[in-house]
Amino acid sequence: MARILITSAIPYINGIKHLGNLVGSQLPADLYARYMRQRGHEVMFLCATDEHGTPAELAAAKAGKPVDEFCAEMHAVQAEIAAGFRLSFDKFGRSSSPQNHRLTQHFAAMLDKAGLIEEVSEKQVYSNTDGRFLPDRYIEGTCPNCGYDKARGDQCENCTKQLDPTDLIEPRSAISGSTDLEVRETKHLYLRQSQMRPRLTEWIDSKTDWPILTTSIAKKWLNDGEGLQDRGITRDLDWGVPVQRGDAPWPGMEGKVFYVWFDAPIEYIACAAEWAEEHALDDAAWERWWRTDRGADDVRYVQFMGKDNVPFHTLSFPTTIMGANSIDGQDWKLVDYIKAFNYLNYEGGQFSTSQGRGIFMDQALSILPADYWRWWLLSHAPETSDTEFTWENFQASINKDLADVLGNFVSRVTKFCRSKFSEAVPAGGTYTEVEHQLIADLTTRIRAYEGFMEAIEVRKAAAELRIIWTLGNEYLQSTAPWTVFKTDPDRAACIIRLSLNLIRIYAILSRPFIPDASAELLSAMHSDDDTWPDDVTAALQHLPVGHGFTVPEVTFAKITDEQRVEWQTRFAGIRN
Ligand code: B3M
Ligand code: ZN
Repeated sequence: MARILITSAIPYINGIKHLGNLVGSQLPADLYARYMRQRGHEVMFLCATDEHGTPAELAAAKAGKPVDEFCAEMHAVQAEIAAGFRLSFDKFGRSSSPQNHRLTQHFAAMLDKAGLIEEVSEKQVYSNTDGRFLPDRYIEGTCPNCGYDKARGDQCENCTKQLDPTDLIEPRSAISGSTDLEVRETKHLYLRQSQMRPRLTEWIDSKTDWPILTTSIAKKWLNDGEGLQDRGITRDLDWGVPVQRGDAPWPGMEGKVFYVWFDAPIEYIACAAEWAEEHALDDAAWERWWRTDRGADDVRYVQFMGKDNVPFHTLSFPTTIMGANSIDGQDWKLVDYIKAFNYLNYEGGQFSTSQGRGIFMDQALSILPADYWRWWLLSHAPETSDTEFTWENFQASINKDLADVLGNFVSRVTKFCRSKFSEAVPAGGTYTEVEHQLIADLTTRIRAYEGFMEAIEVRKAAAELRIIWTLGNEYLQSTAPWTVFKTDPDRAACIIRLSLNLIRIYAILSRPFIPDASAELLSAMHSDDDTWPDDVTAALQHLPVGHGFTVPEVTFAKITDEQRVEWQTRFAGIRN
C-alpha cells in the first residue's frame, strides 16, 4: 500500500468552469484518486478555488458584491457543482484561507532567507482612464513572440509564453480598452527564478517517465533565455495575501499583496492544512503528506492540469519549493509526476470562458447525469492532441458504449433470469471451453486496464474498459442462453450465473469512470463487497446460487435525435 497525494489545478473563482477545464484537470485527477483508493492505497486528493487576483476583484465588482462575499458564494457554487460531478476531493479548499495566508507569507520569508528575493523598483502600467495600476492580465496587446493580438500581460494564450506587460506591443487596458496608459515607478519583490536554472534543468531532465506534453513545455521555457526570467511576485491590489515576511511586516511593501500565481500553488499545501483543521487533526496530520522531514518521504505526489498551467508547475512552483528547502531544516515535497492535458474544443471552435462559448459544468448537469459526461470526457480526454466535442459524437458514443454495450448487457441478463428462473442466481450446469476462454480474455484485459490506470493513460484505460464490457455481450451472443434454455436449461443457468457475476465485476471496474451507475449496479446485485477482481475465476463465483438481485431500472437512457438537436441549438450561442 502506497501513499498518493493528488492535486488538480485549482479553478479560478471568477466563474463556472466549462467542460474543457473539467477534463483537463479535476476529472482525470478524480479518476486516478478513485482508482488508487479502490486498489487500497492511502490517497489525499486536494483541490480548491483560486480566489485572488484581479479576475476575482473584477467579477465581484460586476456582481456588485464585496470581493470576500463574492468569493464565499462562488466557492459554494463551485463546490456544489464539483459534488454533482462526483469529484471525490478529500478537501475542496480556498486559496483565501488563513492557512494559505500563513504558508504563502512563510514561503516568502524562506525564499528571502535563501537569498532568492530581490526588491526591485519597477515601472508599472497605470491607466489614467481607469484610475488604477493595471495588473498584468488586464493589459492586452500583441505578443512579441508569436504576434497574437489578444495576448495578456502575464501570458500569451496562443503560444503559452509567460510575459511581462511591458513586453506587449501596442498595449491597452482590458478593463476600458483605453490606450491612455502611463508607466509609474513602484517597488516590488522579485523571485530570482533564473538562479534555479541548473537545478530545474537537472530535475526536469531526470523526469524521463513524464508525458512528453509536460516535459516539452517545461524544456521549451527552460531553454528559452526569457522563460526563466526573475518574476515579480507582488502586486498593487487590495485583495490577496498581504506581503509579509512570515509574521513580520515587510518594510516598503505596505498595501501590497502577493501575486496570485505565487500563492495559488501554495494552496495545494494549505489545502491539506485546511483538511486537517476540518477533521480536528494536528499539523502532523497534514505535514506527513507535504514535508519529507516530517514523514512524507514515501508519498508519491501527482499533479493534473491543462497545458497552459505547465510552466507555473514545472518552473515557478518548483522554484518556490526548491528555494525554501533546506532553510531551517525544512524539506517540502516536490511533485513526482505531472499529467498535463491538451485542449478540448467545442463544435469547430474553442471553449471559452470569457466569450461564454461551449457547455459549462452547471449546464451539463442540468441536462444529463454526471456519468454520461464523465464517460464521454474521459474516453475522449485530450491527451496526445487537442480533441473536439461535437453533439453527434457525444450522442453516438453514449448510446453505443453506455446504452448498447454496458446497459444492454445488464438488462438482457437480469430480465432473462427473472423471466426464466427467478430474481436469484440460478443453479445448474458447468463451465465449458467458452467460459474458460472468456476468463482468460477478461484476465488479460483487466490486467491491461490496471496498467493504463496506473500509468494515467486515460483514453487507453477507457478503451480497455469498453472492451471488457464488450466481452460480456459477445459471450451472450455466442452462447445464446435464450435459445439454449429451450433444450438445456442447466446450461442456460450456468451462462446466466456467470453473467450476473460479471455485472458485479463491471460495477467494480467501472466505478472510477461512472461512479453512480456503478453504485446502482452493485446494489442491483444486492452486494456491497467491492473487492477488486484480482482473480477473475473467483470473482465470477462471488454471488452464490440463490443470491437475490433486482432488475435495475434503465441504467442508461439513450440520447434521442430530438434531444441532440435541441441541445445543439441551446448551446450554440454565447452564455451571458
Ligand atoms: N487557476 C488556472 C485555471 O483556473 C489557475 C490554475 C492554478 S493552479 C495552482 O484554469
Ligand atoms: Zn504568443
